[in-house]
This record gives sequence, C-alpha cells and structure tokens, in this order.
Amino acid sequence: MKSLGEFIVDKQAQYPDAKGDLSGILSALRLAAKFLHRDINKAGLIQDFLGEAGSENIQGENQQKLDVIAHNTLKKAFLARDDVAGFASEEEDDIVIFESEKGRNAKYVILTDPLDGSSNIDVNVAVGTIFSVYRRLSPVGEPVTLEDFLQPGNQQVAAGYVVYGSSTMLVYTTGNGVHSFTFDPSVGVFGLSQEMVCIPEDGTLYSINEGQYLRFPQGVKKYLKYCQAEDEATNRPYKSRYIGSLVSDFHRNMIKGGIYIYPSATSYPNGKLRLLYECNPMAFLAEQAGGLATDGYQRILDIEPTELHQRVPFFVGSKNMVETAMQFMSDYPDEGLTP
Ligand code: P6P
Repeated sequence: MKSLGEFIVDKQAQYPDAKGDLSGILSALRLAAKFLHRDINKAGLIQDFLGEAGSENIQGENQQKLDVIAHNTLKKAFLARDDVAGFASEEEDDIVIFESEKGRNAKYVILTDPLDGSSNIDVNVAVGTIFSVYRRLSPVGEPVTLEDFLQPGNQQVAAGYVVYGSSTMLVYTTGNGVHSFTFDPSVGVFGLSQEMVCIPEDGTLYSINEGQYLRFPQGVKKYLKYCQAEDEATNRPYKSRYIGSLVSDFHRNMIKGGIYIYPSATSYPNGKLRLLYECNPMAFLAEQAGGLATDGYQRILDIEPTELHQRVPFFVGSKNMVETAMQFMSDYPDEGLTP
C-alpha cells in the first residue's frame, strides 16, 4: 500500500514545476481528516457531538455541533502549518486572517465547507469536508485580504474532499489528475485507492431534490422528464439517487457515472450551493477527472466571484449528461421562475 505521504513525495518529484509545494497543506488536511473521522464515528456515543450547536451560520442555517468542531479542527490544523496565510469557511461570516509572522509570510489561502451535509450526522448518513486552495494575490509579508479569496475557480492550485462514509476517503487534485485514498484506522494511514480517477462520460444516475420540482426552471423540469422517459437505446429511464450530501452524491457519480444538479429555484433564486467552497472545488475535481461542471450555462471555474458566500446553480458529473442538461436549459429559457 502506498501512503498519501509517500504519494505526495513521489508526485512532487514527478512534477517539480508544480504550483508550489502543497505537501504541507495536504498533510494538514490529512491530520484534520483523522481527527474528524474519530469525532464523526464516535458522535453517536458522545451526546455533546450530536444535534444543533444553538447558533446559526451566515446563511441563517442552524449549525450542528460537529459543524463547529470540524471548523475549529481545520483552523487549528492550518494554523500549525507554515503554508497557510488565511482561511474561509461556511461556518465563519468573514475570512480568518492568520496574523502571525508565519501567517503573513505564507503563500496560500484555503476555503472550506468543514462538514458538508452535517444535518445527516444524527441519522448516520455520510458527510464530507470540502477544501479549495489558492495561491495568495496580495504581497507575502502582509496580512491576506478578501481579494485573495475571491478568485475564479480556474486559479485553484488544489481541491478535494474527505467523505466520511462506510469508509473514510480523501480525494484530491493539484491539477495533475484526481487521486483517492482510503483511511485505515488500524494503522492511522491513508492508503492509495486509485490514481487518475476518471468519471465515465455517460451514466444512468441522476441526483436532485425532486421535492422541489414545481420550483425548478423549465429546462430542469424538461431534463428530468428526459431522464425518466422509456428509451432502451440510451438506458433510460435513469435511476434517481439522492443522498442529500453533496460529497457522497458526487463521489458515487464520479465512480459510476452520473449527474448531480442543484439548480436555481423559486426557493433558491441562485441555487443553494456556495461557489467558493462547494462548487469550485468539486468542479476542479470533475474536470480533472474528465467530467464537466456548469451553472447550466457557463463553466463554474470561469465565474468571477463577488461575495465570499455567494451561491450558484450547479450541474456536475459525466460530461455527456451535463451537456444534455445544458441543452435543455438553452432550449427552454426560463421566463422567470414560476412555481
Ligand atoms: P436539500 C447539504 O446541506 C447540502 O449543502 C449538500 O450537501 C446537499 O446536496 C444539499 O445541501 C441538500 O439540500 O435542499 O436537497 O436538502
């Protein structure tokens, strides 16, 4: 078994001109993932870990206790490194600037959704940590600013997720393909599961919250009916698979082929998912694995961010499935979202 640490060293040697040395950041994420694996797997035994924290995040969503634990665990792991100048999180209204001399002299900023799908914790459904890494734009030696975080996804130098499911897996890219690792708790090591993961160009799984159907744009409604139509030649009807945890739905679709959609809706005019720490990292992974990620019309990675927590509609997965969904979106332009 090749460990994540050994793999990173090999890759650094293979790509000496890689965009900077990200091994310190990946090591911090690996350490945080081990702590979160422990906390999530014990949550059912420690009442203090379950349920709501009694606070809300900037989205007005009730924070779960493990949301806050995950945020703090990641923050500590990044603070301990020399490579991170600042950190943004779904659980924190503003950017977290690492004011120390070490922080001011660091080259990278990280954006995270510390525990995506956390409302599933109490019912033992898989959840995940999502991360996105950029080289700072502001001069080294000074504190980072908001502009260091508001970069388009095509500037990411690394992205990935940890999925805490039947096994805990870490999946990442630094722009040279997608690689997956499985945690072995008996030895405390992430071992290489698959190098150069590829999303099948076609699939027969679609993931969407169909309870919102009446609130969707026409193009999404027409695409869903396309997925459900009888057509043996194109393996339809497809199967509906929706866990309600982006990382889990994405991971399954990446392996088996499929499409995940969180579109705009009357309830979410700009979609529900956040551009910077959910859609951009998943889009980087999808494209590196041969898939596609758009907002229904344009490439996610080309969207110029304007706000830290901005939301965008999200279509991601098998290239041909996303292209078909985009065709429906352009064939049925929405004259305003009508229930
Ligand atoms: P809904 C979790 O809150 C999340 O951000 C994603 O992980 C998940 O796919 C989606 O929201 C679920 O949202 O509206 O279907 O419950």
